[in-house]
Amino acid sequence: MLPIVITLIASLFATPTLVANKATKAPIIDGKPTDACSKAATWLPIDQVWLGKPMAKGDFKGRYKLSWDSKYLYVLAEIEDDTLIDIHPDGLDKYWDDDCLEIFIDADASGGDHLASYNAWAYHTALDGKTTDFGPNSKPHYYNEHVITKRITKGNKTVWECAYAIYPDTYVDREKNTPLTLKKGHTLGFAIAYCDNDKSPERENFIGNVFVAGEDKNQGYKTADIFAKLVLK
Ligand SMILES: [Ca+2]
Ligand SMILES: [Ca+2]
Ligand SMILES: [Ca+2]
Ligand SMILES: [Ca+2]
Repeated sequence: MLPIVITLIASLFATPTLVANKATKAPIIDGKPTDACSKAATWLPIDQVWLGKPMAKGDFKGRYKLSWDSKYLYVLAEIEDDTLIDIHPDGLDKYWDDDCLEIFIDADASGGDHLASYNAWAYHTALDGKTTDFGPNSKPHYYNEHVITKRITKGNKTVWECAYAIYPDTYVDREKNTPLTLKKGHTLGFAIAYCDNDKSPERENFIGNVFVAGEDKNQGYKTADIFAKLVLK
């Protein structure tokens, strides 16, 4: 009986396999969720608190949709956040303590450590659209050319529309790197999260889309093991 119960409990928390449908027409990255692929995709929740105290009503609410074509993984995120702040004028300085969208990509779904390698990516896209991650020298780099992004904020609601080129783990700094041509049936490692700060020196909450076991849930920036599998359909 006990093994069955353990299996059932484990299945409740197992990282889900996500599916993204192919966009027959590429969306226009303008922050408007009016493209056919955006309308057709299903909303998925960003509801797992990875860092910080339980949040009060109105502090944060997030959901996202995915689609793809041969050139990009398209991420549409709708974030409700009571206060948007950017307290680090230098985009390479503690960018995770400003409000930002974080997209985790592991091109070959290998899992494993990626803190100081390109085995996987933890792209932090800031309010100004600048996109950052740690490079192999353990220092933050800009990877603005890896993503096309646009956000529109109305009141407390921000729609982020982003197109991420998918770079393999053979990526080398300052060399010509070619993103993958995405194909039906390809499986990526993927996660999405939001760094929410409203008024503190450090971010108040970090909310992701996948359940992370254990006490320390802030794992995605260093290991791709917690990412979901994302199948391109
Ligand atoms: Ca659009
Ligand atoms: Ca907030
Ligand atoms: Ca990898
Ligand atoms: Ca905020």
